[in-house]
Amino acid sequence: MPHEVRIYVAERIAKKDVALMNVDRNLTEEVKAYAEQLGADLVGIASSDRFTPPYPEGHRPQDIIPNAKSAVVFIIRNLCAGLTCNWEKMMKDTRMIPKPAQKMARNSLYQASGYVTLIQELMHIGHRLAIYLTDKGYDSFNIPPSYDDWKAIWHGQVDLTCGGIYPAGEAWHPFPHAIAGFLAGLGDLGKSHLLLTPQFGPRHRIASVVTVAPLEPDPVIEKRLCPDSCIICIEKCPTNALRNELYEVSYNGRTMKFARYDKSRCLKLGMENPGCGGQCGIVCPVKKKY
Ligand code: B12
Ligand code: SF4
Ligand code: SF4
Repeated sequence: MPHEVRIYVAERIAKKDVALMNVDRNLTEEVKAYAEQLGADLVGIASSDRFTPPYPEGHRPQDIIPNAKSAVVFIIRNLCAGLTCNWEKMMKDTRMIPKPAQKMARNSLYQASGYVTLIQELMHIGHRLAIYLTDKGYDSFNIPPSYDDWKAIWHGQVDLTCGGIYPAGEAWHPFPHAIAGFLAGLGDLGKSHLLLTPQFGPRHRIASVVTVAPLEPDPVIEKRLCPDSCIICIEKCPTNALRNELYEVSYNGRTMKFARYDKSRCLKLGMENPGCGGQCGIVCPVKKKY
């Protein structure tokens, strides 16, 4: 081996050793156990140095807290029964819920089993975890699971495309949890743009805490969960927001395929109450029953 290459390899090994020596394994175990005790179904750790291109600057943990070393990413599952409930039939079969109130009734059931309850619990877990880590001497910040005022977006008071300046759907949340979940070893990204976990497929919601604590990162999962042969989510998308035109994103030697996705269409036609209930997640064959 040439001399320069030997020095380079030795430096790489040394850096890796130092990085390993600098992680706090006990604290990592404690944080994960605490998150589970608070109600998280899955917890993973991504180190800040994984948020590299094509992941954009401005959205990395270290853009949120300078010197952030880790993101703790956690998940709560959707209830299978809530996702598969036949709301349309239920509304048709009853004469006791007046027609004008049916959308509202259906929506409140969906919110309970698949949305607001999970969001509130994720916010609570994130806040407690951030306090826990801060009390141990590590600045930490809980990133909410979503925007908190979708109604303003639905009703056009906030235009995510900025009047077309951002092509439909290119706007990013400050911290995209699905990608963070992939970087924290919790799952694979599907053509649907959703995070697929081995335990719950895409049927879950995600939030994260960024922290300066040097936690031990989990390995990114090697196994591809979204097979090339499957396009069920695209075929079943009722608004045609997901298109059978694929584009690729390469990260760290791994190539992932995504459906071209008209997010404005999904927002306007798929999500406005009562919406499609997230069909792309419901129909995905990855771990359908749990
Ligand atoms: C804005 C938003 C929307 C918008 C746009 C959707 C979107 N995918 O961007 C609208 C309103 C349309 C929407 C719809 C829905 N949403 Co939404 N939404 C968000 C929000 C707030 C931000 C997402 C964002 O920043 N997108 C921009 C970028 C990240 O996405 P993108 O350009 O499509 O990039 C994808 C690929 O190109 C690739 N990629 C691009 N660059 C890079 C770089 C690297 C390094 C890698 C590895 C990959 C990669 O990864 C991305 C895949 O996720 C997140 C919450 C959050 N903070 O993360 C929830 C979130 C994505 N939504 C969620 C859900 C469940 C839904 C719905 C099912 C509706 C519902 N019932 O709630 C649908 C599903 C639509 C779909 N198939 O994605 C969940 C997804 C959970 C999961 N299992 O993955 C999230 C994470 C909310 C949560 N906290 O759990 N949503
Ligand atoms: S949420 Fe509904 S409309 Fe939006 S992409 Fe998924 S299936 Fe299509
Ligand atoms: S439905 Fe099929 S193509 Fe879509 S995300 Fe799931 S496994 Fe991938």
